[in-house]
Amino acid sequence: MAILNIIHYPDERLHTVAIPVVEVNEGIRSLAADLAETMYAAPGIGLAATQVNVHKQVIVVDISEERNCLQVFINPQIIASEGKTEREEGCLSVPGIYEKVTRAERITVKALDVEGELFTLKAEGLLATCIQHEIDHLKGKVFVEYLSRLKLNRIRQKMVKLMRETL
Ligand code: GNR
Ligand code: NI
Repeated sequence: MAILNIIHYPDERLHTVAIPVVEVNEGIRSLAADLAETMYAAPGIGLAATQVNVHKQVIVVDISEERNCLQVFINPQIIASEGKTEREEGCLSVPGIYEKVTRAERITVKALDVEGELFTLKAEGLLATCIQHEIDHLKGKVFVEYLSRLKLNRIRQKMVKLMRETL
């Protein structure tokens, strides 16, 4: 297991579209374990492979208080969604920025687990928000891109300044 380096907005690699996993093998299980370790260390409630510059469709999520309910989704697909809800979001790739985003309130997601078995899950509330946020990463989309141009430009400038300061 290893803690991986998380890339930060506006790094253009965050806009890479992840490719589906063809075979769930030891390499993929190892990637999922590293993503989980990186998410817990951060700490965060979700992480997509895109954020560690691996462009395969793998995400991990754990919204539990105790940090012991890891969920791994390989090739996740939202097959149904209903309702709208607004929630404040943050992202490990955009540290220090918290903004409200409107997303579907309830989703049904289809994915493979670490054994390569297909499963479907109905999610609502924070879990639904988090899964949508992670699936967006796999599509090359970062949550700040839902905000106005004005807010996005301010965030971009803030991030660039932060990067310069930490160099
Ligand atoms: O840790 C995280 N918290 C969070 C809060 C509200 C909505 C989404 C998230 S996901 C984020 C971790 C992350 O960047 N995942 O990609
Ligand atoms: Ni994120």
